[in-house]
Amino acid sequence: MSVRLYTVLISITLTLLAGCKSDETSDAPEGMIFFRGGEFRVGTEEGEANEGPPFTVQVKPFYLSKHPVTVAEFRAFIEATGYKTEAERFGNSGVFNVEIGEWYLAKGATWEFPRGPDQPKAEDNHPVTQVSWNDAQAYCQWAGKRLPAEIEWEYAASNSNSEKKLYSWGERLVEDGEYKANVWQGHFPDSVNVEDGFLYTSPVGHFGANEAGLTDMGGNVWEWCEDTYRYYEGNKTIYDEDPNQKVIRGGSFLCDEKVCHGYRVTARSFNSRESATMHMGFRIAQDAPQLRAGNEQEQTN
Ligand SMILES: [Ca+2]
Ligand SMILES: [Ca+2]
Repeated sequence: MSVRLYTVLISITLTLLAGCKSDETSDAPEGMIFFRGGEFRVGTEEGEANEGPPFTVQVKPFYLSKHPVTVAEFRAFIEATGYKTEAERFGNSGVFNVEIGEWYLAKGATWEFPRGPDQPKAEDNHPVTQVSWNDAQAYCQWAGKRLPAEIEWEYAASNSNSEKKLYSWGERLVEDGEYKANVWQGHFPDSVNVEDGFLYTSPVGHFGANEAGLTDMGGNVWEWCEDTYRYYEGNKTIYDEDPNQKVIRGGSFLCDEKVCHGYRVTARSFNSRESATMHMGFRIAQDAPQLRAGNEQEQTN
């Protein structure tokens, strides 16, 4: 029997064993979670000025990576392509000095050495940082993916539910004495006490998954989205839209509830497309096929 035939037979057998559920969800790309899409209410009236007014959209089916792209995953891209990140080409990148409480451009800070070459190397299972929006686009192109749209990000963070909880995992940062995300404890930027165990990034998945199965949606690193930053329709804020300013979502290890609280599901921020910092990364998305009629009930994730 040829190897190819053998593989096909195995695949048919597995399909039968799976109760003939050979629908789209079983085809989710590795490391990605299927979101069926549908009607969703974006934003809130109870957040910062840029989080409202809320509006309703039809989200199309998509896949989203379970966790932000890791240092190891990004290294595979660099090794395959020889790509140089913008931080590498500029020769410096954004680092926050927690001792003096200030941002500065650190010479030689890169995705491999996010706080500079004299500081520890980035660990493989941590989210990659020091990547610009442009770098994230290059990675996506190589991987055959794309960045999530901002509304997809919020839909996924909200577990596909318009009745949103404050955070992706629930209503409280600490549940049963355990932190649910890597954020800042103390008073940013003057004091920090690292109660959650991490002063900088944490391994992806360390704080568990939301109901949809995604990790790190709140805290750890801000995540680039596809969109240009703008105010929602009907928002009265005067803002001169700049196509170079791209949305980031989800907050980071530098977010203090009392100062930015960026790890709420509706929180929004932005940065310029060529900027890289030690607290911004990205996760990847992909279009998913439309569900076949009558197949709704079989979709579990
Ligand atoms: Ca922390
Ligand atoms: Ca995050």
